[in-house]
Amino acid sequence: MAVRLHRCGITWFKLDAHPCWKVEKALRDRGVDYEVVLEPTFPRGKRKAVKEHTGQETLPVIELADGTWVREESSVLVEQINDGKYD
Ligand SMILES: N[C@@H](CCC(=O)N[C@@H](CS)C(=O)NCC(=O)O)C(=O)O
Repeated sequence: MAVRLHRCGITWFKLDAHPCWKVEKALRDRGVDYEVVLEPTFPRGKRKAVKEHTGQETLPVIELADGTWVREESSVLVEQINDGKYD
């Protein structure tokens, strides 16, 4: 199974200042097999699965095939992607 990127719905905002885009771009550039799961943008209280699996509601989050959900700062996720953690 591909990793799943749980991200916000503001898909048109493609600048490095946007955490969800920054992580999606890193996955693309690395050639990682991934699927996008669009989470509600507002209100963030609707991100129930994210809250259940990570204990908080901020995105982006990466879900692994083994059921692990990884929530770190987007800059940390980008480093992990570039280091090959999700290859
Ligand atoms: N500093 C965080 C910021 C993450 C962030 O602001 N994510 C947005 C979506 S792109 C979000 O979930 N905002 C709502 C919230 O922070 O609860 C990071 O870089 O990961």
